[in-house]
Amino acid sequence: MGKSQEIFREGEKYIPGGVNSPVRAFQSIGSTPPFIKKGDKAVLWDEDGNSYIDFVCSWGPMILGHNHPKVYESVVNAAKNGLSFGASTEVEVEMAKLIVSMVPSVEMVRMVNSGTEAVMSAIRAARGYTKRDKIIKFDGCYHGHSDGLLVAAGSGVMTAGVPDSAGVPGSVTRDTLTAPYNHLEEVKDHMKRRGEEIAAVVVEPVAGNMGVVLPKPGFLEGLRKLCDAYDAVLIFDEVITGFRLAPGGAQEYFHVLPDLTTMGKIIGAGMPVGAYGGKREIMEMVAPLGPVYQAGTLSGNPVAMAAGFAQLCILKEHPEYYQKLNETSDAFFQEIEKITAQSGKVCQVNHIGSLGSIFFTGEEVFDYARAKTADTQAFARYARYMISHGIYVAPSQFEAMFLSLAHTKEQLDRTLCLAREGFSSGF
Ligand code: KE4
Repeated sequence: MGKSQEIFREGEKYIPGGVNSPVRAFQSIGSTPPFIKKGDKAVLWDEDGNSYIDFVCSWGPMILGHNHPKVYESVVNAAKNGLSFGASTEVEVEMAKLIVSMVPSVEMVRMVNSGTEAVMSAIRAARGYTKRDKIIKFDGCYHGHSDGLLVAAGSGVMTAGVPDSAGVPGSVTRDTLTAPYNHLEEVKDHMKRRGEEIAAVVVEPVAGNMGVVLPKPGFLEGLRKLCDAYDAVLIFDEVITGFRLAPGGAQEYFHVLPDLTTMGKIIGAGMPVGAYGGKREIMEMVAPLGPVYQAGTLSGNPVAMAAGFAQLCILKEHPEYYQKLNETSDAFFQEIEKITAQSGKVCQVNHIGSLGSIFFTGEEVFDYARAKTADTQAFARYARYMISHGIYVAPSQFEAMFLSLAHTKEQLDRTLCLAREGFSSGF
């Protein structure tokens, strides 16, 4: 038994499932996880000394790669002054100004500690602002694990959300309505019937949690129009897309402005950071300025701010990085498409910028119902093959691949070569 497996077995005695987040257990690909010892640039090393080209990138934060010298130096310098004070620091103001300068619709922003907290808080602000209770979310979109958002796909329009997790009371999810992603008509029906009750529509502008699913032309624009027509708050959950598709995220990429934006991942450069922000009139509802309460011991933590601030400064100062990353990623995923097609395997490759997914289905994947047609066993064989050959892909059909500016041509070529071998060998 290797060291990772030993540590995993030991961990299972003290941590539920041996992991601090379910996807890390590798259950959906029928394997056990490598325990990572180190990351540098686009490479990870596990406790057994195996190296991997990393396409998880900590689920998105590491757009500059692991251990970026400027990020590292910022963290060390901040840490020398103390880790946390429970009092405000200048870097929090600098961070807020930087985010406002980068994200088109954000006029005011509040830092929190995770994407979950960001979305939970944004929804509370929207409810406080509109004095309405209902929200609309989309099947297959994940917005963190707050009770009201752990909602199974409704069976169609007007289905009050059904809890997707034990321990979530139906009373909490009854205000969560669901609709299929990319299906504007179902949202229109919700609005026609209950528009005056709907506080917000929350959406991943590019879905990354059912695998990568792109918005159909007009979908985001249609949500904008419907929210305007019914005075509902449009919330873009940009925890994945923020600062990734463009400096200003998906809202810059698609030219559709939400009222609130939730952020995470890249904003912390690997440290625990989330944020929500948007229209001043909504954000001014938030305590201590307004009646919507939200707080956090470590919100705006100076060491975490130092990491995120360093990364965002680099991204803002080098807008050309996005063209490079998006062009490199586009070419990579187009090669993956060719490889799957030449292998005769029935696959769909959805990708946009440095995000992509291989679905093992013949169906075009534009919503959760289609995503669920994927052969998860085939995906598991693919993932086990790639990981065993040193390519660290997401251990779930319903996650994204992430590329970074640290991935070299040689590493991408090696990945494509192994994918070609794997797909043709019929893993
Ligand atoms: P966190 O609470 O995990 O920081 O963020 C929740 C969240 C919110 N919104 C979107 C669009 C997200 O993708 C996430 C979290 N993403 C997953 C990966 N799909 C985190 C990985 C995990 O759960 O371990």
